[in-house]
Amino acid sequence: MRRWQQIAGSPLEQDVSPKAVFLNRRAILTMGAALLASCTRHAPSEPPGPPYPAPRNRAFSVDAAATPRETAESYNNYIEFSAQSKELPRTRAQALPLRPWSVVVDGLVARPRTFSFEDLLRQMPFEERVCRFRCVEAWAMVVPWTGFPLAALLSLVEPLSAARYVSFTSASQPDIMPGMAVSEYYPWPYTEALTLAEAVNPLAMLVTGAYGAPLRAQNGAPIRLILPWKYGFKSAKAVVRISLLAERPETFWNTLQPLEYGFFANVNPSHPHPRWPQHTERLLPDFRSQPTLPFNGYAGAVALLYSGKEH
Ligand SMILES: Nc1nc2c(c(=O)[nH]1)N[C@H]1C(S)=C(S)[C@@H](COP(=O)(O)O)O[C@H]1N2
Ligand SMILES: [Mo]
Repeated sequence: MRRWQQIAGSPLEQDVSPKAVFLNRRAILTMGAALLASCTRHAPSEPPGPPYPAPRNRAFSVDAAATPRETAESYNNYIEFSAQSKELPRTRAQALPLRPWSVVVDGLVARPRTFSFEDLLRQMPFEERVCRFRCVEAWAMVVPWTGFPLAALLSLVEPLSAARYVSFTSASQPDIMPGMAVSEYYPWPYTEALTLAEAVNPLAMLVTGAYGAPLRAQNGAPIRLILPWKYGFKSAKAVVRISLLAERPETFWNTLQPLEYGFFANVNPSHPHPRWPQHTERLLPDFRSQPTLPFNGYAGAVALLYSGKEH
């Protein structure tokens, strides 16, 4: 682990400064106040309407043409449904029941809660963001996602001061997920994690839609993470649990292959990967080669998280 972090130049988690955490706690509180104001959008008894199309947040949108919807919905990584194929998740993931759905938010929080999908539709501040997305396999796309800042959800459960990490668990339904049987020794379920400071960065988003419509099952419906400055594997699909923790948890890819999948996994063109070139990427749908940018082009929004440190 230590060696990988040196190779990767990833910061050790202690390097995330207490000041950054403090500032982010303030961000959580501010976000909470904003949310209270927006909560009156729907009465609790009222069935929530679909949040599409949501207003576009231009401050967090890139000025690039979106990848054709057809491409983003047919070229997927979803190892629970296929360990190999980019095409099979599109058909196989349709077996996943998307309703009812709930997300448990627990651990080191003052108010642990289970949110039904409808609770989230009612309470969260939905917006659209056109984001660059970069897989560690060196393919890239641009997607208009609809969702809300992860910080908005975290503010509702009130993280305790001992919370340092946030973990995400994907749905695990072996009976309908053939990939889980093929790779039975993998550390299922699929899990990912962030430091709390990363999780409350406004770029970190929970997403329920894309292209102005509900997310497709193969893209991680009904709700997934989107972390545009990190390699795609950090953006867990079909999230069922979010836990606040004191210690850094084990995560799926990092447990399997720590030398290939660092914990931080910030997009970094100058850090070589054993299998894929990281200084360039192939942009879908035609796989045109283009340079990869530090933090996938989001350095301005996230570099402070890693300030003064290599990443
Ligand atoms: N649960 C789960 N989440 C996942 C994956 C997965 O296999 N299972 N693959 C990850 C990887 S490697 C990538 S690149 C993106 C792909 O998202 P997309 O298919 O919507 O493009 O999802 C990420 N989230
Ligand atoms: Mo990926």
